[in-house]
Amino acid sequence: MPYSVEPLSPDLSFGKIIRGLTSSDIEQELVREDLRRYWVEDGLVLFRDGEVNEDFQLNLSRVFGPLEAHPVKEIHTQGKPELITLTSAPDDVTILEIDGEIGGGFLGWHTDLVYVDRINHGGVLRALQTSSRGGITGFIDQINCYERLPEDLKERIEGLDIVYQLGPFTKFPYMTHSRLRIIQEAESARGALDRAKSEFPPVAHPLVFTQPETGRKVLNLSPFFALHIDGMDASESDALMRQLSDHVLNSPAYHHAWSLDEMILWDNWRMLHSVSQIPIDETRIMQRTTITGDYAKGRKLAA
Ligand SMILES: O=C(O)CCC(=O)C(=O)O
Ligand SMILES: [Fe+2]
Repeated sequence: MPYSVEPLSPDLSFGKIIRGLTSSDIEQELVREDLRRYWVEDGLVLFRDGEVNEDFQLNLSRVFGPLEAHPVKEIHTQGKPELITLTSAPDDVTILEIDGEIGGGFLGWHTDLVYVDRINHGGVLRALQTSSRGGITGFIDQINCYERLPEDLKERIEGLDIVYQLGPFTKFPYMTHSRLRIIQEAESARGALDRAKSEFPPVAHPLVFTQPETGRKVLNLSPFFALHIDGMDASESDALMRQLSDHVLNSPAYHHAWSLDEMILWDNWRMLHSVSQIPIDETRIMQRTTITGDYAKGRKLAA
């Protein structure tokens, strides 16, 4: 059976669903070219009803570029530095109260690795264990976000940079519209956060980036990890950041409830993602690859 390709949703500006893809398909250069085109043109691909296992996840990821080891070593999968394991479990979970509801495993809207100068180009994500509720991965298209901006705002943000840094959720005022309180920080998160100051100095990335293959502009704003506009007066920066993050957080999103026989690939230079919280007595395990790339627009700032 050949694999099939269809749009993710008639209501969304991004995404394809590919059904039935297998190892023998991705050995063919024509198939690999098609997959790379969907990645860049559609931003997200949901793989269903095909091969799903760790080797295939790694080999599929390599269609899009070499893989790299994630700079946060706490999440490396033992013996497989190219694969990270993201676990929320009762004995290792960041617990938050979000709008009055207590849960674990939340992640605000973000671009992966936006807190370093070289942002990876993408990843392939797979669920190893799902929760009974929550654990929904959301995706927002930043090309669509840019297109929907008023023209005067498009002009105003051209040439501006945002400063980003790794840090705890409460450091990032633009991450969510929800009321958020940290109840407990996961053991595994604490190590990276403790080293954040020395190992992860602040970086700057342009607020607008042009996708080289298509010429489309991307609103390059990751609400999680974003601090302020580089070089701008604090109150002016706050007002602009508020306006832009409100726009992003109110954008159309795809919300994916996982089953174990699926994988999602995304273009991390374009798609934001987030994770909703799960019950704190449950375990959710995800694994992701990190596809290398450098859009060469990030820069390290003095610590
Ligand atoms: O756990 C998820 O669904 C996504 C986690 C995430 O942010 C990532 O894989 O980059
Ligand atoms: Fe992520």
